[in-house]
Amino acid sequence: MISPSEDAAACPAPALTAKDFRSDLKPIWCPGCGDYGVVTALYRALAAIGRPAHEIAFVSGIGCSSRIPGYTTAYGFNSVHGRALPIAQGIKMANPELLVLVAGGDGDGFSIGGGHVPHAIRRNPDLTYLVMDNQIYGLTKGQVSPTSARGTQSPTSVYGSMEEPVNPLLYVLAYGAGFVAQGVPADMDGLTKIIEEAIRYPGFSFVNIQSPCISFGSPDNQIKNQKAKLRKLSDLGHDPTNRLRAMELAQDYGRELYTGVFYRNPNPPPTYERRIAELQGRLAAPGATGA
Ligand SMILES: Cc1ncc(C[n+]2csc(CCOP(=O)(O)OP(=O)(O)O)c2C)c(N)n1
Ligand code: SF4
Repeated sequence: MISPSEDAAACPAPALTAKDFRSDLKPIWCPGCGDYGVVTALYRALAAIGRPAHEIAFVSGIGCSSRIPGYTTAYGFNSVHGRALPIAQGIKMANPELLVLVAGGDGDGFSIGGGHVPHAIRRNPDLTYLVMDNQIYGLTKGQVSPTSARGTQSPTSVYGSMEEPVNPLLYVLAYGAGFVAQGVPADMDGLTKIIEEAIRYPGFSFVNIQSPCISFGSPDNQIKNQKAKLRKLSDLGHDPTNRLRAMELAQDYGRELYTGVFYRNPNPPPTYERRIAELQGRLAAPGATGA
C-alpha cells in the first residue's frame, strides 16, 4: 500500500496554465481598455504561482476595473465602492491559508477608499493590492479622480481640476508598505513578473498599474504611448531595497513612467495573521494573560 504522499508524488498535479484562471464570463470593458492587459497578466502570474483557483479569493470595489474578479476562476467578490481592503482583510483573518487578492480603480482606492490603505499597510496582512490607475472615474463616465493631473477637464471639472493629484506610489511608501511596484499593460512580460513578485511577497504588497481608459482618459496616457515613455527601474540600476531612493523616484509620478519594483523590504516583518496566531497560541496556554 502506498501512502497518500507517495501517491501524490507518483501522480503530480498537472501544471496550471493561464487558461485555468480565465472564467467563462466575457469582459465588457471597452475595446482597447488597459484592463484587458491587466487581467491577462494576472492569469499568467497566477499560473506561475501555481495555486489552484479554489485556494484564491479575489475582492474588488466598484468601478470598471473592479469587474476583474468575475473574469477569473478564483472566488470573487465585486463588493462595495472603496471597501475592498477591509473585506479582504476579514477574509484573510478568517482563512489565512487563502491567497487573497484585492483590486480596484484609483477612485476606489484613493478617493472613497483612501482611508483604508494606511490601516491595511500598518496591519500588514499578506494581501496583494492591484490598483488600475487610469486617472479618471471610468465606470461613471469620466469624472475627475484623485490621481487626475491638475488641469484635467471633465464633467466635474469643466474649467480644469484645481487640485494636485494624489501620488499612489508615494502614499503607500510613506505608510511603510513592504512591496511597492508599478506596471503597464504595454509591457506584458514586465507586468506579469511584477504581479507574480507582489503575490510572492509575504505581507502587504501594492502594484500601481497604469491601465489607460481609452474612452475617457487623456489621449497622452494610452497604451501606444506607454511603450515610448516607460523606463524600467532595473535598467536604471535601482536597488529595490533602498526605500528612500524609491521615495525619490516615486516623486516623479505623473512626469516619468517608471516600471518595476520601487521597494521590496529585504526583512519582511511578521504578517498580521501571524501575529494573531501567535497571540492566540499565548492566550491558549494555561494561566495565560496575553501580556
Ligand atoms: C458609495 C458609492 N459612491 C459612489 C458610487 C459611484 N461610483 C461607481 S464607480 C465610481 C468611480 C469609478 O472610478 P475608479 O474607482 O477609478 O474605477 P474605474 O471605473 O476607473 O476603473 C463611482 C464614483 C458608488 N457606486 N458607490
Ligand atoms: S470606460 Fe474606460 S476604464 Fe471603463 S471599460 Fe471603458 S476604457 Fe476601460
